[in-house]
Amino acid sequence: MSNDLFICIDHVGYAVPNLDEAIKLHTEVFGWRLLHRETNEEQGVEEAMLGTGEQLPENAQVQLLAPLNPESTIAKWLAGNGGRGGVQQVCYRVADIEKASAVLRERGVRLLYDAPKIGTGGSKINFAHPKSTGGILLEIVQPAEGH
Ligand code: V0V
Repeated sequence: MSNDLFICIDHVGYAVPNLDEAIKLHTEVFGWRLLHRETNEEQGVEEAMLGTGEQLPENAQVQLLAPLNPESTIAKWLAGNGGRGGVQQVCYRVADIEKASAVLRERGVRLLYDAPKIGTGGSKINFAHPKSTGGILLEIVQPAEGH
């Protein structure tokens, strides 16, 4: 195994006001395939993952994130963007989120959670605050076994 901190870009996350409309745009116009859809109550999101028909593990996905309620971070992001959608986050994949988190903390990156939380498909996730990444909300993800 390599010693790199990150494996690849796992996904780019777009905040969207309406999930069904966004799925329609990204599948019918852009030709992506809907790979997965779920609701994450803790994160306050309804989300969809999009990719290709032969989605290889190293191929990045597109993540569509719609707010589940007005308190959702996505609702706040959309409000701050005049109600329009846009890129809310970039997510890097890691092999071991505990190890990667320790390295990032050691290097002065401000992670939002003390311990990873559950993300898409049972993955483990954490976020680095935009103030410590040069302005990007950076997510790190350790996919669940078999994903
Ligand atoms: C806020 N800021 C951003 C930003 N959100 N900058 C870049 N990208 C974003 N998405 C900037 C904002 O313009 C302010 O800059 C500053 O950060 C405000 O920071 P704050 O007051 O500490 O916090 P809030 O209330 O604006 O919230 C920002 C954070 C929040 C990042 C703390 O969005 C958060 O907790 N995000 C992590 C959880 C999340 O995003 N969940 C939804 C996806 P100025 O004006 O001060 O310069 S869930 C998901 O991805 C899943 C389930 C998955 O992938 O599996």
